[in-house]
Amino acid sequence: MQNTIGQYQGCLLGLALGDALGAPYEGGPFERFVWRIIGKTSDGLPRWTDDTQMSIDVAEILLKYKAIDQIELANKFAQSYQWSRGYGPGAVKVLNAIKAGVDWKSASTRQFKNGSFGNGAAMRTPPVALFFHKDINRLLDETRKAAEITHAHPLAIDGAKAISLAISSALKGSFDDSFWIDLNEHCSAPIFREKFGLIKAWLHNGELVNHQTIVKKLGNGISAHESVATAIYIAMRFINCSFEELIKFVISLKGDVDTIGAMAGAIWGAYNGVTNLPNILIEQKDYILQLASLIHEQKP
Ligand code: F2R
Ligand code: MG
Ligand code: MG
Repeated sequence: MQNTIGQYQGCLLGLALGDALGAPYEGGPFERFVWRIIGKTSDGLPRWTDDTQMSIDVAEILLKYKAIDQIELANKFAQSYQWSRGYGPGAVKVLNAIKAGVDWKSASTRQFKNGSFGNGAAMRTPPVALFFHKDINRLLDETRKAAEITHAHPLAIDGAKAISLAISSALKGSFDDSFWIDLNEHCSAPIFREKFGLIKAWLHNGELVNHQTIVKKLGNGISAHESVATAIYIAMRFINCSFEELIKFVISLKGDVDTIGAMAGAIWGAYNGVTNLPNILIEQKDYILQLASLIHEQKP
């Protein structure tokens, strides 16, 4: 199975399922309480959050312009924003500023001087990976362009590149040596190098690291460097297990469950394909599958 439409659909649906199934467990007691009230559509289907909404925005822009048009994507992010999707606090401010007419470059450093290092860029990169995985230079460049609109910080951009590279390898059906070399070369912040070194060693030794060690060494938080390596590790550790087992494990780690679920789910789905995902109805499932099919058809 190499780059089939089922892998594309698996990637985007895996993302949305990881997000929707993880969302009830994200954050602290307050966030969980709120999600109990707003976490279902009017038809009773599980809703997804900002992770999936922003990925849909990226997919729609790619399909329209065949590249990341940053002004158009910034405007789309701002237009799609809804408080009930649980966006990150910094992202809300950036998107409101863009909506009020501030250009995205100025808006992106308003909240944090060097830009946000949240995981909001990494969580929405899967459509970029589906579109550009055949050309690594283009993949990395378009990933940066999609990230920096709201996440100018180098750690956020490294995190997005790492998820793009992981999906690219998943589509090939192999996480070989070149994957680890690319990660080290293109996501070179020391904190990422250190974490990628750890997960490579754990996976190669077949070490089934416990929850406490994963949270302590890799993280389960809302920043890119506290969640991206975690998601890649879980996706690879569970790559030959069921999606249900993967999600159960992500939930058990607590913290940023929807986003670790979305990123790990996208990698797992790109590798295993849509037919191996559980047949669960979620919000706009058909539209998500349709976007994946269109990307498969229209990618360069
Ligand atoms: N917002 C949520 N979940 C509700 C809160 C969860 C809970 N409190 C928890 O901590 O687990 N989820 C959604 O937000 C995440 C994506 O966030 P994004 O788009 O990256 O937002 P933001 O605000 O830009 O960054 C997140 C936070 O990271 C810290 N931070 C970022 N850059 C910083 C910098 N340069 N200096 C200092 N701090 C920085 C801030 O605390 C930001 O608010 C996903 O989980 C999504 O599901
Ligand atoms: Mg979310
Ligand atoms: Mg989250």
